[in-house]
Amino acid sequence: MMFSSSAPTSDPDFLHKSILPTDHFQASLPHLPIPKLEETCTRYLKAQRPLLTDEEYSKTEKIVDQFKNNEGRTLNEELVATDKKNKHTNYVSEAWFDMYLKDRRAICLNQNPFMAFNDDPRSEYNDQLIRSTNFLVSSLRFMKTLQANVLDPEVFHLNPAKSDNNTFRRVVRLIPKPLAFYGAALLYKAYPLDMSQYHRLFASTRIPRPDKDELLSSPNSRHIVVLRKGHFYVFDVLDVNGKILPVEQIMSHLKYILTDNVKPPEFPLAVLTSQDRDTWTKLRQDIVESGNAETLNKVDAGLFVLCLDDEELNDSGSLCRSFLHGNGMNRWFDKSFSLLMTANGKAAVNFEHSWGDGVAVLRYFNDVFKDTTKNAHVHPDTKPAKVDSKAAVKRLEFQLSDTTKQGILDSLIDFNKTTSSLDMDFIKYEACTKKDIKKYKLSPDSFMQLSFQMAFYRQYQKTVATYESCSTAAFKHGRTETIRPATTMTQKACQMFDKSSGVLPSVSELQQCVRECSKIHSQLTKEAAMGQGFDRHLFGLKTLSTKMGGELPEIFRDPAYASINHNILSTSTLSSSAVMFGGFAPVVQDGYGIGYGIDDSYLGSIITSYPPHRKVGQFVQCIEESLTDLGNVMEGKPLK
Ligand code: BUJ
Repeated sequence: MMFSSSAPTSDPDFLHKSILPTDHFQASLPHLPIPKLEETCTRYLKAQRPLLTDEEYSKTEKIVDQFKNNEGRTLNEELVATDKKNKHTNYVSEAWFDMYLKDRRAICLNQNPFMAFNDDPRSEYNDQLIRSTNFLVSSLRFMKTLQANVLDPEVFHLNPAKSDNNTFRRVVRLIPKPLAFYGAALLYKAYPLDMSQYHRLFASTRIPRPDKDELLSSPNSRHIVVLRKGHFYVFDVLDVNGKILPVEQIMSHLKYILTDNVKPPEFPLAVLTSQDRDTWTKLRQDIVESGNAETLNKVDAGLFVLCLDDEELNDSGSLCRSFLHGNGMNRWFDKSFSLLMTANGKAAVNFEHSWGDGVAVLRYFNDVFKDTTKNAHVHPDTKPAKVDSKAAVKRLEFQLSDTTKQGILDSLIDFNKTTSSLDMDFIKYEACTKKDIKKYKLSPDSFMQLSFQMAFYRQYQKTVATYESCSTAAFKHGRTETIRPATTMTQKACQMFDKSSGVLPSVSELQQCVRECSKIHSQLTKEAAMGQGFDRHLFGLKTLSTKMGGELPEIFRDPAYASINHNILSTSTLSSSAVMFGGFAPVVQDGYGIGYGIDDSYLGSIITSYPPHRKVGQFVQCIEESLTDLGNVMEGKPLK
C-alpha cells in the first residue's frame, strides 16, 4: 500500500484537498465477474485434492460433476440473471454482509481483528495524552477530508513512479466519471479501488438485533466517545459549524478524563459487546427499556471510540492481547473502529468487521500515522487550553436493572474464560527477508505461505484447509476472495522437505519444487484478486439455493465442502510502514489465526490458537525451521 500524495492545504481541518474527488472512479469501477461455473468446479476440485484421500476425492469429483451439469447450472443461470439486474453492486455483496451480521457468535475474537501502530519515532510524542490528542485530531482531519469528498481516492499503482503523482491526477480528473476507471487503467496502469466502505468508518456502529444485526450510521454526529476504566465519556469535537475544536481544547478534555479519579464501575457495561449476539440483543433491549435509550444512543452515534487504558505495556504478548481483546471493560467492540492507547502511548486500532475490510481501515491507519508523526498538532510543550472541561465532558450514567447487572457479571466470567483460553505467540525472522526472497526470484507471499504449510505438516503430518484473504476492492463493492494456499504442489513440498522420510531429494529438486509452488501461488493470487476464485462463487450459489428452499445440492452437503470451509489455517497479511503488528483469533477451535508481515528486514507473524487443540509455540518453532530450510535450499545448501 502506498501513501497517496495530493494537493496540500493550509486548512487545519483537512489532511489535504485532493485534485481528484474521492468518488471520482466510483461510478466506473468494474463489475465483479461471476466466474464460469466450469472453472469454479475445476478450481474447487484442485483445491480439494490435497485435502482428501483418493477415495474421498473421487466421491467429491462425482458430486461436483453432477452439480455442474444439473442444479449448479440452473442456480448459476439464476445468479447471473439476478446479477444483471443489480449492476450497482455485485453478486455476493448482500450475502457477505449477511454472513457477518447473522453470525450469532461473539464478535470479540470471532470477528474483530487489530492492527498496532509503530511508535512515533520521537519518543517524547508517545506520551498517552499527547499521542491520543494527536491521533484524535488526525482522525478528525481524515474524516472531514473524506466527508468533503477531497480524500485522495485509493488507487493501486502498478507503476507508482509513473502514476502516483499530480500529473496523473490532473489528467484523469478530466475524464468523465463514467469512464474514469478505464482512463486510469489503460493510460497509467493505475487501478482505482472501491471506496464504498469508507462512509461507514466514522459515526457508525453495529447494533445487536434478533437474527441479524444492524449497521447504524449517525451522519450528524459531532462527539467522540472515550472509554477509560470502564466509564464512558462523551464530548463534542466539532463545533456547531462542523469545525474541529482547537487542539488545545481537545487536549484539555482528554486530560480531564485521564485525571478523573473515579473508581471503575461495579457493572462495566462495555463487556456486553463481547457477548454472543443473542444475549447482547436481549440485554440491550433491557437497557433501553430501563430508560437508557438516549445515553446508549450517545455511544452508538459517537464518531469513534477512543479507549484510554491504564496499563503500561511493552512486551509484544501483552500488547497483542490488549489490542485484540483487552480486559473486557474498556472496549466497545460494536463500534466501526476503536482507537486504543496504552498508558505508555502504544496505539492500535481494533475494528468491527461486518461493514468493511482491511484495505479501508489500513488507509485510515496509514494516513493518521503519517499525520501524527509528520504533522503533529500538539507537542511536549503544548499547554492544554484553560477551558471548563468539566462542563464540556460528560461521563455517561446508566440505570441498570438487576437482569442487566447479572448479565454483566456473567459476561465478565464468559469473557475471562474465552480470552484466557486463547494462546498467542509470534515470530520475527531476520535470517531471510523479502529482499532475499526477491533475489531468489520467488513471490515473497508464496514463500511465507509455503512455510506455514510446511510448519503444519511438520507438526501434524497433514495438509489442512487454508484461507488467505485477498482484496477484491478493484471491483464495485468488492470485499474479499479466498486464496487457497494448500495445493498439491505445496503438499509435495512438505513431503520432500520432510527429513524423517529417509531419502532426501537433491537441492536442485527442492528448489524446483519451491519455484513451482511459488508459480502456482502467484497464479491463484492473481485469479482471486480478479474475482476468479471459487469460494465466493460457491458461497453465492449456496446462499441462493438456501433462499430458493428445498434440499441443498449435494455439493454443499458433501463433508468435503464442510471440511474445506473449516479453515484450520486462517491467514492474512498487509504491508505498511505504519504497522508494527496485527492479528486475529483462529476462526475455528482447532485452528491457527495467522497475521503476517513481509518486510525488507524480517518475516514476521503473530499466531493465535486455542489449546489444547493446537500448540502455537511449537507451531512457531516449526515455522522457524521451515523458513531456515527454505532459505538454505534457495541458497543452494543441502537440507540438514
Ligand atoms: O478475508 C476476509 O474476508 C476478511 C479477513 C478475515 N480473516 C481475518 C479471518 C482472515 N480479515 C482480514 O484479513 C483483516 C485482517 C487485519 C489484520 C491483519 C494483520 C496482519 C499483520 C501484519 C503484521 C505482522 C508482523 C508481525 C511481526 C512480529
